[in-house]
Amino acid sequence: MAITRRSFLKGVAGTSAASLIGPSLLASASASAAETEGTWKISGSHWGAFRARVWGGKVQEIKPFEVDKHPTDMLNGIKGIIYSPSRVRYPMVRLDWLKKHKYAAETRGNNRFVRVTWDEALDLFYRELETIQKDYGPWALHTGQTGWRQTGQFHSCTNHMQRAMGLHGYSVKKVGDYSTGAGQTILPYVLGSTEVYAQGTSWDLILENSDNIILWGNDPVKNLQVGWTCETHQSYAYLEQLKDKVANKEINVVSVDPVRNKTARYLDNEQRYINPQTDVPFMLGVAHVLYNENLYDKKFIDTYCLGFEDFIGYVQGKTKDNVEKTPEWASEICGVSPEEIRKFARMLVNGRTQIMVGWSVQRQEHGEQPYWMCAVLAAMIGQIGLPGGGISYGHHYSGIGVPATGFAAPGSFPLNIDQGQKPKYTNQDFNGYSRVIPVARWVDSLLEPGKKIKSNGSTVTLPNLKMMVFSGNNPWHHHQDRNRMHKAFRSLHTVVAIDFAWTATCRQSDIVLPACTQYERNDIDGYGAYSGRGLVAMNKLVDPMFQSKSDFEIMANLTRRWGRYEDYTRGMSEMEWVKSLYDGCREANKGKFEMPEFDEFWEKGYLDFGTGKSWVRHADFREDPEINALGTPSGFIEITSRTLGNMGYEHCQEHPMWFEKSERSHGGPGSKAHPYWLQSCHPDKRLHSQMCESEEFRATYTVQGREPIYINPKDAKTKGIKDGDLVRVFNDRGQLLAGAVLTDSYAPGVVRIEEGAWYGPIDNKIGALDTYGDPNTLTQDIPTSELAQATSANTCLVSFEKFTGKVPPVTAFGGPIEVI
Ligand SMILES: Nc1nc2c(c(=O)[nH]1)N[C@H]1C(S)=C(S)[C@@H](COP(=O)(O)OP(=O)(O)OC[C@H]3O[C@@H](n4cnc5c(=O)[nH]c(N)nc54)[C@H](O)[C@@H]3O)O[C@H]1N2
Ligand SMILES: Nc1nc2c(c(=O)[nH]1)N[C@H]1C(S)=C(S)[C@@H](COP(=O)(O)OP(=O)(O)OC[C@H]3O[C@@H](n4cnc5c(=O)[nH]c(N)nc54)[C@H](O)[C@@H]3O)O[C@H]1N2
Ligand SMILES: [Mo]
Repeated sequence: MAITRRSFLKGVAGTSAASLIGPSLLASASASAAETEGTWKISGSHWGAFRARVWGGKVQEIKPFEVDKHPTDMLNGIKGIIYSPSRVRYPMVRLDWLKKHKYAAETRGNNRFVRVTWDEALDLFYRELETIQKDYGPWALHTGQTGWRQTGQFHSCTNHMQRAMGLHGYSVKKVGDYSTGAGQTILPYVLGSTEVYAQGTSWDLILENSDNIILWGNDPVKNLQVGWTCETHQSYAYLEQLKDKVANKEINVVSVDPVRNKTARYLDNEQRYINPQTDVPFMLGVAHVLYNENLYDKKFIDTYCLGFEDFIGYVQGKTKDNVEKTPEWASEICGVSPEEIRKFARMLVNGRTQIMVGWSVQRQEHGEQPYWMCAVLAAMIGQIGLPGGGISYGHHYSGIGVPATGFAAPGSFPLNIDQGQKPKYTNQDFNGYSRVIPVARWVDSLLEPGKKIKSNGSTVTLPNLKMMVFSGNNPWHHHQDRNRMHKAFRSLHTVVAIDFAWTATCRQSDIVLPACTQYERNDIDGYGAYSGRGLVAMNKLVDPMFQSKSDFEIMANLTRRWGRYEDYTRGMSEMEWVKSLYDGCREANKGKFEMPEFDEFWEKGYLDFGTGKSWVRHADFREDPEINALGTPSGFIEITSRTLGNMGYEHCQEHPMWFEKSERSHGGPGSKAHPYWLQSCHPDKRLHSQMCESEEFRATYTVQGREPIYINPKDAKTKGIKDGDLVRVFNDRGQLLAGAVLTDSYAPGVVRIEEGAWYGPIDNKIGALDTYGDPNTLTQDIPTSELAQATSANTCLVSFEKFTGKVPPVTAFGGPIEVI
């Protein structure tokens, strides 16, 4: 190892964003001489590349990869994942399910399990697949749920599960995702592409050209710590420069957010507090000012957009509700004074303005509308396609905006069966049910099979599911309204979970298979999901713990049961696959970037493609809207969409509109019963539910062993709550315990519990008190609208009080109750 731990730490301490995303723990782990033996191995992860010191068959120490100048604190959670008391140790089968085999639905979730051998477990899994295909049909099996499986192109576990299932028979799949369900559905009608996962204008051009940057419900400093593939954290170098420019008044950054979030605190930028879920009224008020003060770009609207007049009719109060969307009207709802709304509008057109929208604002009821409306504002400003101007929906995600090298990354293990292969059961009769359903509507399927719902211009018939298989996702964290899904889950005959952590999903399953972690297998990954910075060798650090196996091995062994092992593996081993993915990438880059032979790469552990080229989103469209037409029906930006209008939906009409929410704080519906808005944003020190099982790391943020709830001190005072107190948070859907953290960063009436907190009910009853603090105990399971049918997690009101009862132990962690 060229770089010593000490010199690395010195390097880290010198960089401000690094200290912000926090090496606090890195510095505290003392490295005595005796603790320096072993071998250093490189690997990658969602939270970045790192080197691990392995000694005595154990990971002793983790340090960031030298190329990563802004490593995240989360690297300190890795060891705790591998050595978590919540590891799935053995193949386990739920006792009552096994004994009674009438599915024993009523005791599902009681966490009583029997240890079985791998062969027994896989035989049972196979038996259940056979039952489904023989007694029911492909409509009764759902294998489509996806999630944030660990990184690594070969071991991508969802692909393994789906390929294996695909060799057996057909099953129900999903469309969309929890992240951007509303955004990715509405934006193709407006801007011609989903936008959310598109490369954005490069940060260097933004730093050079922008006068204003609007962070609209957007917290990049928090959210860029993780990436979909191995994260490089290059974005933080730009954020450091932005901080300087804010301090020097060269760029005016405004956060529009009910919370002074981590980014705003880091950049020390202007804060525009806004009432939760009221971005659309605020934006309509701004549009009213831009129009009536004649500040908008008429030429841009005429040249590049369609349907402005219809929309302005709505703003002027001439159509629909016949209410003029004046700043005064907006102010009543969004809580921003009319004068501030006017100032904000004038600022937008004073110089070059880049709007960067986060994803949380579309994870709420009618989440399509703020996304559409923000595009309309950007069109009125008229800078779409200019460097440092326009709109982006992803600068907080996976390094979007870091210039891309354009070199190919390795492909992944195939999710689909190979061409020419057929499943054992070829029956594709879905019995009138839909074979693909919107991702967040599967609980609806369990509760109301056969129900017809509207969905993005078509009709979906919810299937009558009997069996679900989960791999690389944790529905008992990611789905909304725990108690509703608890009831729904009981209608399933068989649930299979494949995981390395004993999550609430495992607890609610019938067959649980122990996968190994990424630290226990070899793999390859792209470095930088969008920047294409290079490749990382993901070295196996230690042997699989207990009886865990890689997803590849698990699924390959399963397919043996119907004679498809060779078809599944193509006769290749783990390292042969890793090499073949590398070779495929090498081939793809031939003539552009000469990659070394696999062995040389593997030995070095890292390949650097260098830095990328700067780029402006939508520049080609701006240059020539005829030749480079957008993917919308007209080819233009559709401020009014005839296609959407023709769908005839109530909550997504022909242009963006304000729809009142079913629950809204600050005087809105439901706020008398439960006055506080609960936002369940993405965790600062986890990736969803991942790493929650990492005990020491979790202890760095918990309060009395519970998940924090962030509360404004004034709100806390009215309830006699002090910092560090236990709080019972509740509404008509559920209740949980959390630990109070009082902070002025949250506006009065706003509380946050981060998503991904493990669910640990006090007992297995519907409505039970959750002892750790999973916010989805409280959220609503309602669609955004008939269009996207996406999750609305952030439309949620709660009450809270100081908890004074006997304090129950946390039940979320530690694995199953093993019954011999
Ligand atoms: N209230 C609320 N809820 C939300 C959100 C919100 O903002 N608020 N956000 C939503 C969003 S955007 C998302 S993306 C989802 C995330 O939802 P998920 O993707 O389901 O969340 P994760 O916690 O990442 O779950 C991944 C699971 O896969 C397991 N796993 C990881 N790697 C492997 C592997 O290699 N093999 C196997 N077999 N298992 C593996 C992990 O241990 C973990 O249990 O949550 C959604 N839920
Ligand atoms: N550390 C970390 N980073 C992550 C993840 C993680 O789990 N951990 N998950 C990744 C994934 S899968 C996703 S989908 C993204 C999520 O990315 P986002 O959905 O953008 O992230 P959030 O943290 O939920 O919310 C961002 C900001 O929106 C604000 N906000 C919420 N509601 C409103 C509103 O009604 N109006 C306004 N104006 N602002 C609002 C919040 O206060 C917060 O500051 O993050 C990715 N990055
Ligand atoms: Mo997400």
